[in-house]
Amino acid sequence: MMMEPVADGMPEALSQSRYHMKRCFTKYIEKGRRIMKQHHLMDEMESVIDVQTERDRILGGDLGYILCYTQEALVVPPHMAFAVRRSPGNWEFIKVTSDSLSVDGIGAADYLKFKEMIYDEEWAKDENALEVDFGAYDFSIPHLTLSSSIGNGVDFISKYLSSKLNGTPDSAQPLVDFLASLNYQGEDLMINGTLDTAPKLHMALIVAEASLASVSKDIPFQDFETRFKEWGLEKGWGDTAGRVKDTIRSLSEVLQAPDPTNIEKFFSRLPMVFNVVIFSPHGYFGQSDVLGLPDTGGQVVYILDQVRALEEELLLRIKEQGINAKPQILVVTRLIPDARGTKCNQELEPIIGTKHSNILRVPFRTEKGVLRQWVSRFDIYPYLERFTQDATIKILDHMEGKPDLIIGNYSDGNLVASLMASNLGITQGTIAHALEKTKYEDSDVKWKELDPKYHFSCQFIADIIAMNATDFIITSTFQEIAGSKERPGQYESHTAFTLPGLCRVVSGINVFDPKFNIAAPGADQSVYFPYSEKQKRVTSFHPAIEELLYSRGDNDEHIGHLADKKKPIIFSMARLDTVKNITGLVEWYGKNARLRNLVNLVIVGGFFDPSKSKDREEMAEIRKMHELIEKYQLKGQIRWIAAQTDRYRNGELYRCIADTKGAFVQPALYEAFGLTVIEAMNCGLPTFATNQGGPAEIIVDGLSGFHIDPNHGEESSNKIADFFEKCKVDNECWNKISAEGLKRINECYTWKIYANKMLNMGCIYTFWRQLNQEQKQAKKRYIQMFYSLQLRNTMKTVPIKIDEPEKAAPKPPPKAQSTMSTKRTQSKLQKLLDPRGTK
Ligand code: UDP
Ligand code: LCN
Repeated sequence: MMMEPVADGMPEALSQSRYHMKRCFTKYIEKGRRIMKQHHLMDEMESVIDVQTERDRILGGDLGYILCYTQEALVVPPHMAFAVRRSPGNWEFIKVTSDSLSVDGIGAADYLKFKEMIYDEEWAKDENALEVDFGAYDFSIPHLTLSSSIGNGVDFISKYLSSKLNGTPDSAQPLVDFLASLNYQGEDLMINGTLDTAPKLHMALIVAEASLASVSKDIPFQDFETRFKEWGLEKGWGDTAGRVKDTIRSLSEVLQAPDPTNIEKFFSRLPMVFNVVIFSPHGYFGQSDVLGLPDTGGQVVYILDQVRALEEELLLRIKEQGINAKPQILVVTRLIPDARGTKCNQELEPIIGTKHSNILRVPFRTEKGVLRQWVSRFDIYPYLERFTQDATIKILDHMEGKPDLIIGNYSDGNLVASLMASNLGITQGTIAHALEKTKYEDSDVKWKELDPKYHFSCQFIADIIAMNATDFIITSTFQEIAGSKERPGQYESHTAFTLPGLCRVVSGINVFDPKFNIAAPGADQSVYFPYSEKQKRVTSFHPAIEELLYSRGDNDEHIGHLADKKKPIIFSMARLDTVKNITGLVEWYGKNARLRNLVNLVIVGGFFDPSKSKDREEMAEIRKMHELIEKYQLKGQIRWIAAQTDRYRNGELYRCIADTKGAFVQPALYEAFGLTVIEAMNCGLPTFATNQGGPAEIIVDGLSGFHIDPNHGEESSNKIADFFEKCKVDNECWNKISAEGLKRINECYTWKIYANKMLNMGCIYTFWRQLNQEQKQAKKRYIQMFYSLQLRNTMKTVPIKIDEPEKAAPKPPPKAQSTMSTKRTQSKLQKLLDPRGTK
């Protein structure tokens, strides 16, 4: 195996078979400028070298090794440039001259220029084209080095801090200053101003610990609070003597001889996060009647479950810290006056299952007034800046102060979070849910072609701004960051890319940055629980579900029917987006007679009249569904049910499918995470899910479910058929997969694990940003300039939506309820908005 850089090993590799290589490169370049993917390189090599033994020899040598790690090659005769990725996150670029077969290592910028030559030669040759290099600001930040550590940012930072805080007073001073800054509504927490050096703090801890030596562990903090105050120690150490002692002990260890475990533990104990803002502007954000509407899917489910878990964890921590504080979580979204029967026109809505959390909705405004109707997530950019300003005022008013943490969701929410966090100087986290870039092949270089539909010129720039502005990034899987051995990750695809004519991003994001953390979501286990928990089953839904699945006759809720009720059901549920590939599944089923014999097919998604859709992709998918049902004569074997919004009933639906000994199938062309996959597994339903994206990591193939390849329909439908054939002869086969699926969920995918991780991030990254203030400030100025000079202008190119009169006119839409009063004076708000304001 070649260990040296590819540029050094390639000349030797090419010379091993110079004659064939010359012919091969001649073939590659004869079609002129183009991008070649790995399979193109292989196919064309096979067509040139027609002797099998010769081909095997070449592929078994160094060249085969290089090609096997080549992600793409660019042909710009007489040169070819190769992007080689030997492990996640590690890229090498090389240039080969086809006639002489000479090889040179090149940098990302030169590689991108090659790519631009294919699409926009003038831009490629412009010496003053805009190059964006975020990496230039990161030289002082330590980075991970091992691919396998990617996504364990908190771990890495704890280790790094343990070497930085090396037991000397000077090294501990930033920590002392940080502790001194902690407060709740102006009241000091942990320590007060008298303990302003590490030795003083250390001494106070020794005295305090000694004073508790003989105190029983259940004695409340209040009983010794006065004594502690005299020594400079404030509330926050714990609610009981036992907890206080434990927290003191871990800080003492950190001051004396720091180790990562104590650092992580100590930070997780700190009372720092009380008020959290979560931005999610696009789609219909609501608690009922919204799922399945355009742009409204798993993100909404994720956030609502996340809020419940976070609030629970916050309340627990606050209690254990011995503080009398009330946490607040505010999910901030867009208010849509024409709310299509949802509550998206209400300004404030308490979140069910919480005590202190609300949804706050703020309308999109333009100079023409408030925008009344839904707007696609791709067209949302011109409204975001004003939305941020309006939302900031409402949030500060509602919370009566600044939040401690701002979390963004998806590109639009992450941009808004970045603007607000930067303006107020607050710790920020981002969650992408699904970065669009990898969903469309070569979407960066082809941006001009795609922009009228998707406005990627805004989205990709907004994404890299948010990735660089944020203090930490939460991802659901490793593959979301750095992909797999074969395929780059969603974040990784932003390492270096180009938008010819706009900017060349030579360093967008580094997946080895310690800001990345994997915290996988869960599914609400009070809704999605195993089919076998008979006493919990919601039998009241059974008549409705029986009707939904088996009644004869088409109506607004279902079409098609299942003639043979004894067959197991394969089930899928998703928004009718192209990428969800529901029509792909229908086609696989239609074509596979064996599968059709074994099982029925039930689909939940969209609705049946394409003319009622406002979403381009949804319309096309609805039409295709009808065509496929017709083409393969599926009536009698398929039930197509319109989008379902009642999650309690959906939970029971998954379980009823399990009762038929069926399976869930998630056939997406690409799925960032896939909440339906873990919902189905929570219900004990064996699951077949796409190997493209999150599900590849959620499921261990053949053990806790199965992977299917959306690009190989026949193979996938046969894999499903094989399983059901096996189950026919061996009952245990189904039970085993069902049980292993549940085991996997309980080990890795629960909200409790998530909430704990996320709050730890909130604490440790607040300290981290303080430690790296100077770098952070320099980068912030660069980001601000990029935003003002580039993104702001690009966002202006997206047309402002004009409300359709027939929808706005008929009946006066429900008036947006204003449940908030203005609690603050303008001058107080102004003070909070002061950009120099610090926490
Ligand atoms: N969902 C639903 N009704 C539908 C379609 C989907 O309730 O008709 C729910 C589904 O149960 C899941 C979420 O919407 O909770 C979809 O999340 P997922 O991560 O699978 O996909 P996304 O839509 O976010 O891409
Ligand atoms: C968006 C998606 O596309 C899904 O893959 C995720 O499961 C969902 O968000 C929640 O993060």
